[in-house]
Amino acid sequence: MSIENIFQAVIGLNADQVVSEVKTELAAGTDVNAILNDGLIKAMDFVGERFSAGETFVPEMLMSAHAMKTGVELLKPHLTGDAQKKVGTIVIGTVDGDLHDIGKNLVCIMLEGAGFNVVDLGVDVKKETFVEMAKEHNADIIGLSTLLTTTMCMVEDTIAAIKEAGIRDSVKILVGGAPLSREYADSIGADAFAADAGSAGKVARDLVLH
Ligand code: B1M
Repeated sequence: MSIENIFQAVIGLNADQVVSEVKTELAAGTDVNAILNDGLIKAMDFVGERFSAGETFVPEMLMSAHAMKTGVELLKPHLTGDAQKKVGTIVIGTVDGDLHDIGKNLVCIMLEGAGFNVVDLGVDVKKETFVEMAKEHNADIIGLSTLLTTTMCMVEDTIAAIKEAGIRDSVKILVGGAPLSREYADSIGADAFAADAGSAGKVARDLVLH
């Protein structure tokens, strides 16, 4: 039942307890994949669901993410083969003209928690840079964030650039940010929309696994 303790320590925002529980499990020879998937990642999924439901807030989510990352650091030397295999690579950024990154950074944390290799391009990212970096990192997903109604058009422009570059069939496109909606995402040809960081991990995993 100690994997349950790890789960509880992450949702309880207690990094010190995560450290001691993970060390105990490693010493007991518990499967590293089980500690990672059923303890740490499952806890971040739970935190994400609570955040989406408005039952927990940004500071708590950051503290849980810190607790989770502390546990992952301890596991890293023990992660081999399948355990180290990432779900996929996502190249993500805030579109050209937009400097908002607080929400995008939270999304990155949740994507890492969901098992992705995250390549964060930052803010004010030109469409050509998204294309270039997606090619360079062999991205499974391109993530586009925007907070301004005036830069929503850049999401559409970036999708057009991805098509023009001939890589549209090899990447999925995930979009998000306060002014966007599922309907808008559909209308501009994105593959998925995530309303918040809490749901972004699951939406991204569904994109690559289904
Ligand atoms: Co700006 N700003 N801002 N701002 N700012 C807003 C967005 C605004 C709504 C404020 C307002 O007028 N009420 C307004 C936009 C209005 C509009 O377009 N309709 C606005 C404006 C106008 C501006 C400026 C133009 C102001 C000016 O200079 N006149 C200017 C623009 C600069 C630019 O970008 N070129 C500007 C500047 C700034 C600051 C630099 C001061 C600062 C940004 C600091 C930073 O990000 N490093 C700032 C801030 C902080 C805000 C508010 C107050 C907060 C945004 C935020 O961080 N929210 C915002 C008003 C508000 O929202 N109350 C506002 C918290 C964050 C956790 O939520 O970002 O929505 P959010 O992210 C969520 C989801 O949207 C989603 O998940 C996140 C986490 O749950 N999500 C994704 C986001 N990206 C995703 C990507 C995904 C999936 C989900 O997949 C890829």
